Amino acid sequence: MRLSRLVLPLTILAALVVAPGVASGQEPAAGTAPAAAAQPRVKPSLRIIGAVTARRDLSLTDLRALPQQTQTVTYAASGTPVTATFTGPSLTDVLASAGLRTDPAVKNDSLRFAVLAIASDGYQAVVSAGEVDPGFGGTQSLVALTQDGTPLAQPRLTVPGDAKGGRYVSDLATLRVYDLGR
Ligand SMILES: Nc1nc2c(c(=O)[nH]1)N[C@H]1C(S)=C(S)[C@@H](COP(=O)(O)O)O[C@H]1N2
Ligand SMILES: [Mo]
Repeated sequence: MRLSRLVLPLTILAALVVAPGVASGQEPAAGTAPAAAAQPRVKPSLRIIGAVTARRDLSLTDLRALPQQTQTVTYAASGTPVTATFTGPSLTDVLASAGLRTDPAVKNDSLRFAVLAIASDGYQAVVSAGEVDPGFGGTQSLVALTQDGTPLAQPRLTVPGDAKGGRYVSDLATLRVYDLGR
């Protein structure tokens, strides 16, 4: 039997072991994220999917191996100003490791792209490729790995310049890349 024929049954078997509630057809309560998404992840990692040249599953070690940036930002959380220092790779570098599926023959192709940051609690926010591009918005978004010197269990998106903290997505699990023109 070829290896590829084994992968799907093994994946289903793993899903049955890891998420018996899901396998038995239990529905999450209305208005909440699926139960499986709220579980602590066995191996913290950041998944990059969508309009990329290669899907990636980056471990914290992979993310630490990229050039690290530091920034101090202020944003309002429920009306109260928060000032925090974050370190981690730039969103641009993280996305480059998967490669946006752009077409160099199309003028400013990347300006059609956007990234949906999805947290493990189901919280989501979008950042466009143009706003983080140094030649356009120039927002230095990070995939932060530490906050005020403390390592984060899961990465956190930063969006310096945002007045409110809503796009500082904590417990980042997935970056889903969209080409909105297709
Ligand atoms: N995963 C996740 N990230 C999140 C949120 C959330 O509910 N879930 N709330 C956002 C909102 S609305 C704000 S204001 C900030 C609060 O950031 P703080 O925890 O540093 O105060 O986190 C943001 N990131
Ligand atoms: Mo908020």
